[in-house]
Amino acid sequence: MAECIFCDIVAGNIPSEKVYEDDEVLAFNDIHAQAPTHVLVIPKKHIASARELGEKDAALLGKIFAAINRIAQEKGLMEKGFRIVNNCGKDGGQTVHHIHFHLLGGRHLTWPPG
Ligand code: DGP
Repeated sequence: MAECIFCDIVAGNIPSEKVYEDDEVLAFNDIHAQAPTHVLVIPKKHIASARELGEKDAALLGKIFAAINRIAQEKGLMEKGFRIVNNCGKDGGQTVHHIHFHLLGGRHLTWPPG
């Protein structure tokens, strides 16, 4: 596999501000935060984008969304709400090709995105 910065973060080769970790999922603060809470939640195994997801990934996606809710709870976002974003491919604005879910919260987020 070609170089992947998120695989390097999983391996500990690039430092990150971890907010959650289990055997399959890692969450860390986005380096370019767009909101008071801006966490990236990723599978530890390399999956390039949402285009590669299927029924085989149901359990992993369940763990990812359980982690998102746990972090949202810890950050105090449950009452006012938050946003989960997945950018997929070039037109979707994906810049890091290791699937990740942005968890954004702590301010009112407008819609639609740019
Ligand atoms: P996307 O555009 O959806 O592919 O978002 C990629 C995000 O990853 C972007 O918000 C910035 C973040 N990011 C890129 N490189 C690093 C890094 O080395 N560390 C951290 N913590 N975040 C990064």
